[in-house]
Amino acid sequence: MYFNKYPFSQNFQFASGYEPKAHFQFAGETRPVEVNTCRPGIFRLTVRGASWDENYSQAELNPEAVEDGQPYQLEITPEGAIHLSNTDGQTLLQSLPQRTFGKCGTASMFRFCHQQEYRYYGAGSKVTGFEHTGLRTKFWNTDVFADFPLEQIVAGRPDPYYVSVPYLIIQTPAGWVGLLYNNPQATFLSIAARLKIESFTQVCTGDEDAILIGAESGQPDLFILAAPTLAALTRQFQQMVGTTPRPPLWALGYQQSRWGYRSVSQLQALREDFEQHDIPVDGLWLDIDYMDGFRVFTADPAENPDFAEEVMALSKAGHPVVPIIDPGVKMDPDYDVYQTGHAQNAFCKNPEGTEFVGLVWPGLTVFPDFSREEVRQWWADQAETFARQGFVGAWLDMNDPAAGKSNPYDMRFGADGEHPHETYHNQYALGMARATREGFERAHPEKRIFLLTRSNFLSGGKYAAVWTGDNVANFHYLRMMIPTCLNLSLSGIPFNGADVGGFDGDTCPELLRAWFKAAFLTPFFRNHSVLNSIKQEPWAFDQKTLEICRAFIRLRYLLMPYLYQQFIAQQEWGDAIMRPLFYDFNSSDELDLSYVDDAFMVGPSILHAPCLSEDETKRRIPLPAGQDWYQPFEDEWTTGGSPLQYTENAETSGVFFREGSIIPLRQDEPSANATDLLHVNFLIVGRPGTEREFSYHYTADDGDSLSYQDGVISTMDIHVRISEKRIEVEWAQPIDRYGKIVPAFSFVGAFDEIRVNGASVEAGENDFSKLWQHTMKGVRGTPSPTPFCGASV
Ligand code: NBV
Repeated sequence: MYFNKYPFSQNFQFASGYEPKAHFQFAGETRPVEVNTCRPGIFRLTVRGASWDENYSQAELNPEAVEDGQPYQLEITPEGAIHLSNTDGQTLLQSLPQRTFGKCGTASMFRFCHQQEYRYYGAGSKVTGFEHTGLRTKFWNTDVFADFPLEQIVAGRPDPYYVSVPYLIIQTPAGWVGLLYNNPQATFLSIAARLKIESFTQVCTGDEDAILIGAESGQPDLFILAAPTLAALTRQFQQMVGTTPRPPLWALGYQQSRWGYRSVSQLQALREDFEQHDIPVDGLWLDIDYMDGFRVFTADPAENPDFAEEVMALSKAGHPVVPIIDPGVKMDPDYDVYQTGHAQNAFCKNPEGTEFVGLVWPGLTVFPDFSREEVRQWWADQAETFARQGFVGAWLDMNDPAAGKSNPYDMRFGADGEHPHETYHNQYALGMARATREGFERAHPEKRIFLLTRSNFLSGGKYAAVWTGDNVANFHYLRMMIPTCLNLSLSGIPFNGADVGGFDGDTCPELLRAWFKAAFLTPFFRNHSVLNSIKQEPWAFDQKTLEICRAFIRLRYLLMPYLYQQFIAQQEWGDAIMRPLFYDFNSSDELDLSYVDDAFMVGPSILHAPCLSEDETKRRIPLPAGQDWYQPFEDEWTTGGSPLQYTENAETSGVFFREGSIIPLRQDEPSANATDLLHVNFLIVGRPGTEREFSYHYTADDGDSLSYQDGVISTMDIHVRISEKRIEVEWAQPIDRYGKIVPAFSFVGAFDEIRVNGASVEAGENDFSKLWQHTMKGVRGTPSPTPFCGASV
C-alpha cells in the first residue's frame, strides 16, 4: 500500500458492454453484475468473478432501515454507461459508454463524469480540506505520527488519515448524490484531480473531468444514493449505516484528559482542581500509564492500589473515569489475557503461521483478530470483567492497527492466517469497538455506554465516537478542526471532536483560549495533550485564560439540553449534529456557502463562526439569507444575506441563534456538571416587531439508562405566536412518564406583552442577555437568582 501512488485508469480495462441483470463485458471475459434498487433513491451495483466473489466488508449496512426516500431512476446502457436522474428527468450523475467500470488485476474502479458545478464533501476523516474538488486520496487507517515525518504533519495535510469511510457526497444542480464503495480494502477516490510528473509538469491523463472511486482489491460493491437535499441524503445514509445510539449525558459534557494522568488518585486531585476553579467537568481520562507494564485490562498496583473502589467513588461523584484500551496484548506467558487469548488462538498470524508480533508500548505485542466472532467474544469477556470495576466508558487507541516498526503486512487474519492483512486492516478498529461495546454493555446492562475510538470504518459510528487523532498544538490544526469534523459528521460519524488545545507540542495561552472558544459546541469536547508537553488544563496559564476557558465550558453546560436534543434527533432520524451551513440553508447570489469551512451549525438553530488565527480578531461571517439572527454575546439582532464583519473580543465569539427557533437551556447555574432535563429554560428566539409562528418539540429522559427505550420519557410541545410587540407561548406536556417538565421561558428583545398559556408574564423576569452574561462571568460567589433564569410558569 503506497500512500502516494494511485491506480491509474490508463492501466484499467473498461467494460465494453453491459448485459442487463447479467454481466459487464470485457475482451474475452464477462464479470457478473447485480443491480438492485434497495429503497427509493438507493441503488447497489455488485460485481463478482475471479477474486471478487466474496465481500469481506464487516460494515453493517441496512438499506431496509431507511424510512423514506424519493424515487430516482438509474439506467445502465448496453455500452455500460450509467445515468442517474430524478422524476423531472434531470440528470444528477452520468458516466461515459465503455468507460464506466474498469478492472486492473484485482483492482476495480467506477468512473463518473465530473461537472464544473459539482461540489464534493464527506470521505470520512481527512485533513485535506473541506470541499474535495481536485482531491486524490486513499482510505487506509493510518497511525499518522508513526507513518509520516513530523515536518509533514506539523504544518501539512497528511493523508491517508485514521478513519476510512469510502463515501463521497456530490452536490449537483439537480440534487445530492452519495457514492459509497462498500469495500474494506485499500479504496481510493480521485475527484477531478490533476496529475503532475515529479510535481512539475502537469500532464493530461483524461481523468481531470472524472470522478474515480475504486479499490486496489476486493469486491466492487457500489451504493449510489440520491436525495433532493443534503439533510435528506444524510438521513438516508445514516439510517443505512446505523445511527449513533443515544449517549449518556456525561459524554456530552467537558472531558479532561492528558497523556500523563496515570492514577485515579491523580484524577481525584484533578476533580478538586475543577471544583476549586468552579469549572464543570464530566469524564476524567486515564492514558496508558495507569496500566501494569502497559498490559491491557490491568492497573498498575503501585499507582492504583485501590483501583476499582476509587474508580467507583469518582463515578458515583458524577465523574466517570475513562481508561484507554489498546488492542495490543503483551506477549507475556504469565499474563492471563495473553494466556487465554493464546489458548483460544485469538491472535493474528504471520505468514509462517505463528502469532504475529508487533512492537508497541508493552514491548513484544500480539494483536487480537477482531475479524472473527469468537475472538470478539473472547475480547468482550475481558472487557466485561474490566468494565465491572466501574467503567461505563472507554477510549480505544492504536487500533489503526498500530504495530510499531513491525511490517503490518505480516499481520494476517483468520484462524489459520488465511486472509491477507489488507482484507481487515481498515476494519480492525470497527471489530475492536464492537467487541468492547458488547463487553461494557454486558457489565452494565442498564446503562448507556460511551466509547471513543481513534480509527474507525464505515458504519462504525454506532459503536464509538471518533476524535480526530493526534493533532498538533498550532493554529493550522485549529483551523482544520471544523472541516475535518464536518466531513466526518456527514460520513456517518456525527459524534466527533478534536483534541482541544492541541495534542503534540506545547500549546500557549492564545491558542488554548482560541481552541476552547472554537470547540465549545463541537459534539465531543475533550482537552488532551501529549506526555511531557506544557500543561493545558484551563488553569494552567494566566487568570485571563482560566476565565475564558471556564466561561466557554459553562456556556456549553448552559446549552446542554439543546445539545442533547441534537443527539436524540441523530439517533431517531440520523440528522447531523455539527453541520455545514448549506445543510440548513441555500447559497444566495451574494453568499456562496459551498466552501465555508470556518463556520458551522450545531443542530438547526445555532451558528458558530469562531476566529481561528493567531492575530485574528476580525472576521467575515457568512450569515445565511432569508433569516434574522440573534447574537447572544452582543445582545443584538442581525439580518442574514450578506457577509457580516464581526469583531471578536477576548470574551466573545461569533455565535448566532436562528430567529424562529426555541433553544432549551439549563435552568440552574451551570457550574455543576449534572444537567436536569426536566428543569429547562426555553429560550424563545423570536424577534419583536415581526409576525411569526413557530413550534418546538422537546424530549427529556434520565440521560443515563436505557429506560427511554421502554417509553420512560417526558415531552413538551411549544407553540409561539409573535405579533408586533406581543408574544404568546402555549405549551403542553403530552408525555410525562419520566416526570413533570417544569419549564421556564426566556425571551430576547423587548416585548410589550408576554403571555404564557394565557397568563401574563412580567417583562424583566426573563431577560436572556443577563443570563448569558452571568454564565460568562463564571466567577465563584456571583449571586445566583432563583430560579437562575427564565420566567417560571
Ligand atoms: O496513549 C498515548 C497516546 C494518546 O495519548 C494519544 O491520544 C493517541 O492518539 N497514543 C496515541 C499512543 C502514543 C502515540 C505517540
